Amino acid sequence: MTLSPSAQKVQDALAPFGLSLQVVELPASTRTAVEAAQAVGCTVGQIAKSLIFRSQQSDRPVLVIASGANRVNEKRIGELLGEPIGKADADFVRQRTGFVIGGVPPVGHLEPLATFLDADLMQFEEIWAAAGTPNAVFKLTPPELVKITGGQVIKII
Ligand code: 5CA
Repeated sequence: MTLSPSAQKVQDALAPFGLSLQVVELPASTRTAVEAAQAVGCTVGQIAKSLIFRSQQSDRPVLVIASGANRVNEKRIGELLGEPIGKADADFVRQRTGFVIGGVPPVGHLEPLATFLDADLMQFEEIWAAAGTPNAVFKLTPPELVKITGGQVIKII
């Protein structure tokens, strides 16, 4: 199956891990966690949403991968990071990660990102993450998410 360039970029970034993770592009929108859950037929909690924040001092993108229904406690992340974080706007996300909001994946960004993973994701057998476009996702296990991101598992809420 031919993937769009952004989805292929994610598929290529996954390849070195040798985990046989397969990016799929769906006819339905997977732009939000709710839409993604509907499109693949899982619970919203099983959607690993990749949220980009902006570190306030070093002006770097920070990746927080949260369980679909959770809201990130920015103060907690700031404390762990060692500097406050704030919201990132759409331009910052696109320019610094190479992906648009609604399709930001856990891997394949323009630069390595400080990454935090929601401990709530670890309870699931399988989870789904965005894969570069608002129609592309891939299925993985929580240990695979830890492996491909090298992220720190924390309580994010
Ligand atoms: N593909 C889906 C499921 S994996 C997805 O990417 N969902 S998401 O929740 O990770 O991405 C949407 C997120 O982008 C929202 O939760 C919100 O935090 C953020 N967002 C949406 N619109 C904006 C905006 N205008 N500016 C900054 N962030 C935004």
